[in-house]
Amino acid sequence: MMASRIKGECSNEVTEEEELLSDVFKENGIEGIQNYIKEGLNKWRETELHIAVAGKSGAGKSTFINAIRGLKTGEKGSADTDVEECTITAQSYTHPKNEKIVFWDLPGIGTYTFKRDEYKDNVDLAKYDFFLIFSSERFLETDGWLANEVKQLGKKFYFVRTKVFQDIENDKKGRKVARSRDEILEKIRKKCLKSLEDIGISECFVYLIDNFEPEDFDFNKLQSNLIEDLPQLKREAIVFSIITKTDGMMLQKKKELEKRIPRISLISAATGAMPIPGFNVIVDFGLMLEEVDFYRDQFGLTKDAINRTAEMLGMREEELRRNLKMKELLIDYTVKGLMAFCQTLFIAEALEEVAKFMLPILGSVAAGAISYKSTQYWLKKILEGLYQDALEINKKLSMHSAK
Ligand SMILES: Nc1nc2c(ncn2[C@@H]2O[C@H](COP(=O)(O)OP(=O)(O)OP(=O)(O)O)[C@@H](O)[C@H]2O)c(=O)[nH]1
Ligand SMILES: [Mg+2]
Repeated sequence: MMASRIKGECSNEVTEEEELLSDVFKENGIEGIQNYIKEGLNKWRETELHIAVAGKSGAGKSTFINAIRGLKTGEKGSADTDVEECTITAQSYTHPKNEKIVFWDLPGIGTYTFKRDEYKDNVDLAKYDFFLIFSSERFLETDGWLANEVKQLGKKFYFVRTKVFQDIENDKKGRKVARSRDEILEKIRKKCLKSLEDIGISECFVYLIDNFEPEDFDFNKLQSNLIEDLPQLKREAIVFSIITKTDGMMLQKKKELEKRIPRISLISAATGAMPIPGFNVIVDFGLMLEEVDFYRDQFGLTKDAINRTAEMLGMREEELRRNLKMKELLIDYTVKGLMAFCQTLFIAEALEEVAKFMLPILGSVAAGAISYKSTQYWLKKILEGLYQDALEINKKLSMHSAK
């Protein structure tokens, strides 16, 4: 009933879901639909993701694992770096925000005492979702062998070359006339590709990174591409767990959060379809508030997170918010506050647009459809505002660290 009424209002993905929803509705009514969607929205929390990090000793595997988990060596739960490790079993590191995401430090094949077949048996390559093959210089024959094994299993891998900032600095020190950064990076890339060609791997891309400069070089591209290459649920699992707050990461988060909006709006529409008149009931503001709180957590805009940022900048929380003219300042994060905010948006900002979508359906007393559209519209607006705030904070932080 409700599903067919709002058909065409949402993306293909949700339209497919609508078929299922109408079955759920027939069996379990509106409550069934709400539970079904809510479960779907939280599925990523249950999704496991196993990322294998391979490469020879000293390549920077553990340092990378710390960097992507937002930790520094020595911090609680961080991986040990620079210790001589000769483990023959893979070492696992769970994500601090999501224990279902596991980074696996694989043993170096070069130093492995068994034959390659035995390595395969011991390491069980099939259990990983993704492989990152690391080197801090040229790639070795064993790296190529691993890549081919991974390929045969139908899995993806990236080659990663670490320590490039250090190389640039060293190059400067050792030359009378310094070469440009791009020139040095190009040389490194060519050398890596040549070493891969020598071991029979052609037409691939090498990510050049420095684990101590995660904002620079290909670090962000590596994270973004990895995310894009994962299936939807695993993608959500990593995007919503990741701590690094680069602009690129904020955009990824926004993109994934946007995908949830039609589903949230559907739950709200299911509430609205109940024959109880009134603004409060048409839009489920409690549900919206839950989602907005999730946005704040994702963008580092909870009260605590803003406090921490303010401290880093040597400001008071209020001062930071005003200084940056933060959009989140406009909302009081309670059901009442959110409602009031939405009403101002409705009246002051977008009367025309809201009227455009509301007028044709108002006549048909389609409470569900109104609820669907309003929730979608407001959530999009709030998401965009909070995303802009997150970017402003990033700008402020980078200006601060450049001082
Ligand atoms: N400058 C620079 N140093 C790095 C980078 N990555 C790692 N290091 C340093 O290189 C050394 C080795 O790094 P690890 O992360 O311990 O290397 P690993 O691959 O885990 O080595 P094993 O555990 O022995 O297999 C450490 O001293 C790190 O601080 C990087 O990108 N840039
Ligand atoms: Mg290590």
